[in-house]
Amino acid sequence: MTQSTDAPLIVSQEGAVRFLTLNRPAALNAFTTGLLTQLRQALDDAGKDDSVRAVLITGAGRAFCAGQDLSDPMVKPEFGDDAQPKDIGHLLDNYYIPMALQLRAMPVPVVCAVNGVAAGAGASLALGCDIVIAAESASFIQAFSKIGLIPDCGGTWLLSRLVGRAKALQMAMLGDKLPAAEAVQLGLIARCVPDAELAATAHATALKLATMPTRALVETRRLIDEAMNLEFYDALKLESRLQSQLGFADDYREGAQAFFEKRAPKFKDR
Ligand code: T3D
Repeated sequence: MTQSTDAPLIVSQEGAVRFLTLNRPAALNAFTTGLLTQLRQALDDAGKDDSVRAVLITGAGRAFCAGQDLSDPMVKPEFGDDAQPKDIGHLLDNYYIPMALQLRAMPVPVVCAVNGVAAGAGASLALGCDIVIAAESASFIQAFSKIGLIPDCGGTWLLSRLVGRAKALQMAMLGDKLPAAEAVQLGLIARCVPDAELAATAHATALKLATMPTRALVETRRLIDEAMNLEFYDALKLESRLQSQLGFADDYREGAQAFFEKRAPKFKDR
């Protein structure tokens, strides 16, 4: 997979791990419609490619992603007497919402390596991934309130579920920088590691996931997400239905057989 190094998104692969690197470092990897389009295409490609068993998203340079590129003509407010208001909802409906839905429904696990600041929709992108690992120097900023907007791209849904109402409101209203270590303490992200260890730790995590039973991992994500909105009995029944399907799959046979044969399983289902 060869690509121009000035592309807004760099796509590469090592083994069964597809790397997606946001690559607009001069603008802290802020989202343009071009980057959003490429990211959606890359997620789609990864989902359809049987050689991919895990995706790893990160950013180039000192930031992960500063959210929407505020200089994009689609959103940059006009100034002066004849200024025409911009419909930001159009951008959300056509770019951000499809991306957030796609991420949540990826047929393989998605790891996020947050290498620096994740602000606005950049934070939402990170928090929408399955396992989020950040460098110690990284931080999370709900930047929206500072420019008169609300958390979007799933921000309100994610924040309230991850850290609860009190902390979600504190982060969203004040828009202060939350260092990665505190993000772990709050339960916002899974792990924080020294900067020099981020790439290797995230890669090892994605590699490990890539050896695991993909369908079981993806259904686990679905159950964890849906359980929040289900009565206990309904969650039990959904578990039972999905477990029944997985019980018929080759990966379960392989996992059990490997257990009895005291060897590492070779999972193949996707
Ligand atoms: O219309 C809509 O907005 C709809 C969609 C909304 C979703 C959203 O994501 S809204 C939130 C948008 N994001 C922000 O408001 C964050 C803006 N950026 C910042 O607050 C700061 O840059 C950071 C806290 C993220 C980092 O600060 P710092 O001091 O480390 O870096 P910096 O000097 O501010 O930025 C470095 C460069 O990146 C700078 O360019 P320059 O001066 O070197 O040419 C800066 O303009 C550029 N940059 C940073 N963020 C953005 C950006 N350029 C365009 N859009 C950005 N979001």
